[in-house]
Amino acid sequence: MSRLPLFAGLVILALGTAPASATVYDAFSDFSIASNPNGPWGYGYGRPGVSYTPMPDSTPSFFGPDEPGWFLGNSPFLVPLAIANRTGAILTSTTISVPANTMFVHPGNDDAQAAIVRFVAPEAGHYNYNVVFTRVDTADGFDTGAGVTIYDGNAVLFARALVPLTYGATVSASGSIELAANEVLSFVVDRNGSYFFDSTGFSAQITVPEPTSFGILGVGLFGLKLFRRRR
Ligand SMILES: [Ca+2]
Repeated sequence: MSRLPLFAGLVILALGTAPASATVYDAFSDFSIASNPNGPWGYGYGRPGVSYTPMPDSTPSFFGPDEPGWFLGNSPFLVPLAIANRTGAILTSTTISVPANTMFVHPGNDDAQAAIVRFVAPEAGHYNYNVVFTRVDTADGFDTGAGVTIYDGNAVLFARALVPLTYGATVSASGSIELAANEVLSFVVDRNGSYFFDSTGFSAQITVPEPTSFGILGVGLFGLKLFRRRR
């Protein structure tokens, strides 16, 4: 029995899973107040897994210039909100301290007002996601912290409390997922009890491998199948 056909098949498989280029959706780089939704991204609030409402109000300068954001204007402190720090420096306001080139969100004062950033798959395919939630409030140890959840449609994909309650604490999630066209990934920050000191940095890169890689992968699988038949 020759091992060469299997070896050749595995080489093709390896090539197939290492695409030469890919489409990358980046929550911070793509952030815009031009529209909501904004391409595949949406900025809203709701009861996680149950309801979703786009944030209705926007500004190019939330606390100051180069701080574009979406928010709920008819609520105290204008939360829930989603803001991109484009100042090139640390954004500070009371106990909030957001690193340069970082997006952050804050839930509202209601379990039905969790901050929700959505990604709606532009097309069916295999997506890789790499997400980091970061505590960007310096009131260490105060209050209840925030909860972070990722939903695929209405199903929980990932859920954690953002602890410890120290500035810069992170919760990360990464993985691969098959999405149908218009299938929704929701990245949720909830108040986890009290909504005080819940400012949370949100970083997300969602990568779609080039379709050609699936063609090569298909050839690899076909090769393996042929080999198995010939055994
Ligand atoms: Ca909280």
